[in-house]
Amino acid sequence: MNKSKIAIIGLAVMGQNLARNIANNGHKISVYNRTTKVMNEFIDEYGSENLEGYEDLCTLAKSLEKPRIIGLMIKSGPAIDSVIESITQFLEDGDIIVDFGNSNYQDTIKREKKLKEKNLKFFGCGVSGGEEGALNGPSLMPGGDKETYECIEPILKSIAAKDFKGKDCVTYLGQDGSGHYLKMVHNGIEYGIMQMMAEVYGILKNGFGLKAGEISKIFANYNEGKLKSYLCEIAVPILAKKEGEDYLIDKVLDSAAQKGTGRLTAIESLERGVGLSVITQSVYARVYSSFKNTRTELSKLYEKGTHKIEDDLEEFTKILENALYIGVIISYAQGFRLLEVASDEQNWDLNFSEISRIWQGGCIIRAKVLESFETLFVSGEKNLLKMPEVAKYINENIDDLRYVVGLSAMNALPTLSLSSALNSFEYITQERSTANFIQGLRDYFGAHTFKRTDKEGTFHSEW
Ligand code: NBP
Repeated sequence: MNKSKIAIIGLAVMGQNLARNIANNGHKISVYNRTTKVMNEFIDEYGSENLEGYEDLCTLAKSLEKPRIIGLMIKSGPAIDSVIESITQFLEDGDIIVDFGNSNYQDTIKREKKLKEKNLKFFGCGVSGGEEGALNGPSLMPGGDKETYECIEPILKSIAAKDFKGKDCVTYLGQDGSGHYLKMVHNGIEYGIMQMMAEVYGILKNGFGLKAGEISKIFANYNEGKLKSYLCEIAVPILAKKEGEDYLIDKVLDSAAQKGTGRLTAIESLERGVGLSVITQSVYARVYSSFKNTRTELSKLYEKGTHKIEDDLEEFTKILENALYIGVIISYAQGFRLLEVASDEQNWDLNFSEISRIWQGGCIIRAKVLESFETLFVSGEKNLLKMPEVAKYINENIDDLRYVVGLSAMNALPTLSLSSALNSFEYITQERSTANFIQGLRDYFGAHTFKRTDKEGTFHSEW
């Protein structure tokens, strides 16, 4: 009997679809799931010569070519350690465990070190694209030992999505936790963009009184231009979906869930001292959204009346498009800045042009703008805001973001992420900030000292 090239452990939606993708691309694969019934039902429907199920980890391990490649597609956290613990007894020197889930990169670093002591290889590979991407081609973000990558590269390349030029959306990123780190930042950027889109939806719905179907058409238009992206594309059917006379979106509870990668990205930004205001505010927005009862109570205490914006809608949607586009650029710029600092501190040597390329297909933040980033990052400059092409666009259009944020504020429409994009931009592009005043206050109450602009040294004043 031919042995399998790879195994997948974990057959929830992502594991099932990734396994089918691998089998569909001609690789023989073995699968296992903790709850056997799930595995049996999956094999009943999709089993084939290339896709076989196993009820225990020992026979699963025996079904594999050596070095064995075991992919994990299970809930991140302790479940990963528990599976590693159970499977290692059936593995031999040089065998490889690939974690395809959304694990914390620090856990990946620890697991790699721990398994190295047992002569086993542990590798992290972020997968983006949701269930559809897992089946038809995800964006893959692999990080870890280079030799291990080379063992799994043929499988990864064959199942990955394609970029705008038809190349595979996978590349070797760097050592240890770099793949899972990139996936985390990817998800953080996703949070920020989704929040800004929700703010745009809110302005059009509550400021202009548009129906969901009308807003769907505006997003369809945006998706024809510079904002072309998967998220704008799916906004169209989501907003257009009707249940009888009503739009489904109007009946969806306004309380957003989160699984933690946005929160982790925000925590990382604070720990590494990188301004990530768009993403962080988008996490706060989800937090505020979850306190539905409190919001309902407060909305009665702070009755704001109805605010209707009287601007010309056609003209305004163009302004809004530019504002959202700048917000998207700033969100990416902040995400890449976090990657730059992490890459330096962790010695990952991340290639930003390649990252912009592998995000062009399969993943949730795939967007036309990544084609420009791929080219721009070739220069070696890692800060998007320092690039003349980006500066030219922002200089010509930043008034549109200022207008949208100002108008929203005057009409009691919250723009947590769009205003954060604007305010962080205003702050970091001013030559002289107001932090001198903070220094004065600190020195007054705590003798924390300050530096001067006119002479060297450290000073304290009796203010
Ligand atoms: P879940 O994250 O919901 O995990 C469910 C799977 O984990 C099931 O196969 C379950 O087995 C298994 N599992 C659990 Br829970 N505890 C286990 C344990 N102690 N031992 C063995 N197996 C255990 O599934 P998912 O949504 O398919 O996501 C899989 C991974 O991919 C996660 O890390 C997720 O963050 C990541 N991811 C998800 C998406 C997405 O769109 N869903 C996208 C990208 C990445 P059981 O059947 O026996 O309970």
